Amino acid sequence: MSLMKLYDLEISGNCYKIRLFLSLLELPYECVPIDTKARENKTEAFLRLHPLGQLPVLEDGDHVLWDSTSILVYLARKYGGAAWNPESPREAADDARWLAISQQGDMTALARARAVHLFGTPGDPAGLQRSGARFLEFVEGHLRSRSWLALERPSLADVACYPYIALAPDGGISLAKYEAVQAWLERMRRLPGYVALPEPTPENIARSSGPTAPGRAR
Ligand SMILES: N[C@@H](CCC(=O)N[C@@H](CS)C(=O)NCC(=O)O)C(=O)O
Repeated sequence: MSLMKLYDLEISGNCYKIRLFLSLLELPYECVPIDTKARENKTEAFLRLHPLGQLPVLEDGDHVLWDSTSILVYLARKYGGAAWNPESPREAADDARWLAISQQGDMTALARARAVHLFGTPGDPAGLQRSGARFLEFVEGHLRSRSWLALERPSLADVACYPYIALAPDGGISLAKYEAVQAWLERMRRLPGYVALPEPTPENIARSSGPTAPGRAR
């Protein structure tokens, strides 16, 4: 059987989600680094893999998947076993709620504040930091009475939300006052197979164009 292939952008939180989950599941894979500054994600060959020209993309045999949430669900279903693939309607729904939250509203303000800081992406840093802090307040309240975001155990919800919360300081948003969030981040870091977050090194920043502006997918 051929190795799975991850088309990857090291600095990206969405790509990191997949690297983290592949490692938690102990799945070997080949990493194909893509330089978005050089627009390697907008070539005809790449657009055949992902019509919007974004990362991450995962190839499993002849099956091509894109969008980090979609890839997480696929990996959990195919390789994750019962722990990562809740059978009960209630657990599946609770997990899905956080997958949706990980891609919307104030949560994405954390990622956008980071993009403004790291890549100079246009945006209102103060407004994004306010939205990001509002989201962290909400997560802090949620985690005061529980260990994991959705279930009694780590689930896709935690994997999907972890990166941009943990990386909030890259966007100038301190995590210092969110004690329950910090305890949860520590629990994530102690999971067997955990891999380190992307570092904002000059090399990693130089290989990233930052997010595409709305309406300019190509
Ligand atoms: N919702 C998508 C977002 C994908 C996305 O925005 N990827 C960024 C990296 S985090 C990217 O490819 N940016 C380069 C571009 O859009 O040209 C996912 O979760 O996969």
